[in-house]
Amino acid sequence: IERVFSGVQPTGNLHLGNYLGAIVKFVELQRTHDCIYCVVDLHAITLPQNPEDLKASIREVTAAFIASGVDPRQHIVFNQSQVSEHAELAWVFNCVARIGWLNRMTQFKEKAGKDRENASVGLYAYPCLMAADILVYRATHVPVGEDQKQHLELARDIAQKFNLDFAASIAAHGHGEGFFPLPEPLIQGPATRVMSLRDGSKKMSKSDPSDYSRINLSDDADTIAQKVRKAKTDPEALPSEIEGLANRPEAENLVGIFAALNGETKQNVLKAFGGGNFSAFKAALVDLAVTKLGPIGAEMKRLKNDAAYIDEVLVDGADRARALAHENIVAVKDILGFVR
Ligand code: AQP
Repeated sequence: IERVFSGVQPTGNLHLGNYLGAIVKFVELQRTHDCIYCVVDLHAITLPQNPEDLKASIREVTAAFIASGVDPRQHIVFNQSQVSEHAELAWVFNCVARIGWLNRMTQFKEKAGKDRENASVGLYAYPCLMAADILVYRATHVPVGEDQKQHLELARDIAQKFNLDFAASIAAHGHGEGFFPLPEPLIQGPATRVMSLRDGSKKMSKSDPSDYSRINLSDDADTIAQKVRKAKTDPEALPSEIEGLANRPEAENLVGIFAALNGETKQNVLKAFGGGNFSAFKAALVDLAVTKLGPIGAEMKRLKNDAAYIDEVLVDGADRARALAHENIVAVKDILGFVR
């Protein structure tokens, strides 16, 4: 069986990058795979969080999944902290991964900033927890944005090293070749790395201090329109061929966003808008973004007033996730030689 796992951090300001890079794929994959979608609250606390805000964010991400079309009955939606097997396997992986591997992680360097000595140990070990999130379900496919590629490669390295280090015990316990699959990243489509609307060299991010850098899933139509109109562009007309987007990061970003929202290729977008100026293209992009995101924002708002339903989804999802994770963690403990 092919099983999908992915997660989103409840750290506020869910944006178009999270949506196009990850959540849209979550919805598509439901048709062909068993899917597990997680609100990764244990990851969130690698940086300081206010407990009340965290609680609201966990419910907001859950609402965003559901409002976007994730079906929490057919598939599994839950928050990470409620299935302790994630943290248990993460410890095992802390002992499998090498310090040299983690030292190469660029996200740690970016998020820790200059004062690295003061970063939390959790921020450093984040990729081991992420590997555990995926592998505690022995998931095979992981839809993520481009920025998570390096962490996914690390997860594969950890799975492979575990399988090799414990090969004899894995075989003795009847698991054949290897216990963990090597999970494959699914990074596809025209918007795997959505950039800031203010600066085409920076990724769109929750933590950017400028709200004009991103379109939030909770933005209303007027706000979306304003942000798109103010988005940075260059003075040239849009090219008719994809090659013409080279070295024009802002133009390429907006074309990619349009293509992803409309489920088409960048080339197709350029066929329609190439040769024209940005104002006509931006007007069409506003219409498209409002049409696609408006209903999601409205449904998120409605679900915000129904915390009881959201919490019920999370409890039910955690129960089902735990049952799957538990079986695997028991097998891992046997493989490691822990006495029951
Ligand atoms: N700009 C982006 N373009 C495409 N995909 C993106 N993702 C995030 N930003 C973009 C994808 O969204 C999923 C969830 O991300 P996350 O919440 O786990 O954490 P993040 O990558 O740290 O998100 P941000 O917005 O970038 O937060 P900050 O500001 O804290 O750094 C992932 O699949 C991610 O790839």
